[in-house]
Amino acid sequence: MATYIVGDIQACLSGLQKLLKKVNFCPKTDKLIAVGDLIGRGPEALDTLEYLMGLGNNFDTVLGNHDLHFLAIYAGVRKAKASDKFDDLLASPKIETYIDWLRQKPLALTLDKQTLICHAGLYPQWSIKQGVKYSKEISQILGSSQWKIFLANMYGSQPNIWHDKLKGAERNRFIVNAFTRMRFLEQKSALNFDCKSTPEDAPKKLEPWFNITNSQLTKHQSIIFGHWAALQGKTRLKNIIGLDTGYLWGLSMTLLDFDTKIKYSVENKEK
Ligand SMILES: [Mn+2]
Repeated sequence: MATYIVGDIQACLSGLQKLLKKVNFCPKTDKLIAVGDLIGRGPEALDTLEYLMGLGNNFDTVLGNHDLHFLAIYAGVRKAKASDKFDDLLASPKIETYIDWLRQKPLALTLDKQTLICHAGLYPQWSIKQGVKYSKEISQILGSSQWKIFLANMYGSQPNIWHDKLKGAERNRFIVNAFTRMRFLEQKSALNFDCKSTPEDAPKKLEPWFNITNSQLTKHQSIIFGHWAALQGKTRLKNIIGLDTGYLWGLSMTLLDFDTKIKYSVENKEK
């Protein structure tokens, strides 16, 4: 019984299947967890969700920015772009099943109390416990009758600094942005969404979120994330594990065996 955590799938089911074959994934006994962006921009959105849902309780995921974007399009608060490649999903007679399934997924989940899985990362001022609490706040509203209003208010990059007194739409927007869009921070606390490059190529004023000391994170705690393809998983920190290696962009898809901590990858070009 193995537990695997996979990087951004982005509707590339064929890539995921090559990777699962490589580790002899058994859908009946092994568990697969995704770091979000299950769909978005890739070619096989419908088949990807169908496959992942079919794994039942042996699959779990956190939500990524593209997954939330898909919900927002369905909710009618955002227009679909051709590059999203959600057409087959939106036209499916099972669309409501997919939507309800995604609405029940969190922004962050813990594997044991020491490991947090989230799409973009953990805001440096938050402990894992706080992160889980904030994720639950969002799950509560995403699962409620207010979910479309929440999605309509989700877009935007302000406020960019956390304060526990933030309320309502501003608080929700910050929590969503930190968990699903964060890469760099300015002056150690302000989210900055302008740059998607590697840390080396970024302007000097910007620091990757994981390089800012999180005084609440112990050395026994780990964060597993995706979202940042340019990083290619290179955080240089043992307990900060990046899994997005840009399969969608012609590079590779990566999966972590949680027990052995060994990473496996398949190239997009591999048959
Ligand atoms: Mn993403």
